[in-house]
Amino acid sequence: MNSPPIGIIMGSDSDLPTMQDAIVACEEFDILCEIGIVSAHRTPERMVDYAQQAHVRGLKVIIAGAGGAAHLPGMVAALTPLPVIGVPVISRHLQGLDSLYSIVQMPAGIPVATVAIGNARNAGLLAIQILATHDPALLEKVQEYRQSLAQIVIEKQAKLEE
Ligand code: RP5
Repeated sequence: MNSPPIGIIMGSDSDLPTMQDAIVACEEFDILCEIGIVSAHRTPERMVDYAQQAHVRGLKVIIAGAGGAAHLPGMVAALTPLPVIGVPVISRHLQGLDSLYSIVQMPAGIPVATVAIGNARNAGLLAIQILATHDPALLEKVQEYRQSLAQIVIEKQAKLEE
């Protein structure tokens, strides 16, 4: 039981520039995360092992990013009782629509919470919000973050009115 609460996995190191935004979100909220390359197609046994051991090791939420025939989030969700957040990575040929459709259309019973194409930041924030349901201090930080977003809008409006 010595894992950080959030596991961030991706199908290839080529997904890392996208998934970096989830890592940054965790850093901003001082939440530890582990990062791994786990390919559903190239390392299927590793994927099975990772998913089956995740809750045993103490992980609470898994963020899984993949592009193209993006089976990683769905297969991991099928193998773990933990919540899985899927990140469709922008692909070379279909601009990530293939990734999105591969991740979002899960059958009833095996959910993957899918964020917008390329939006790993939202995946990180959603994972943090899941943790915050059992952590009042973290919940407070989430609310402060929301207030900072509102403040940005208010400042932009004020500039428009100058
Ligand atoms: C997927 O294939 C990965 O998630 C990645 O988005 C895509 C391409 O992988 P590479 O050929 O760049 O390693 O499995």
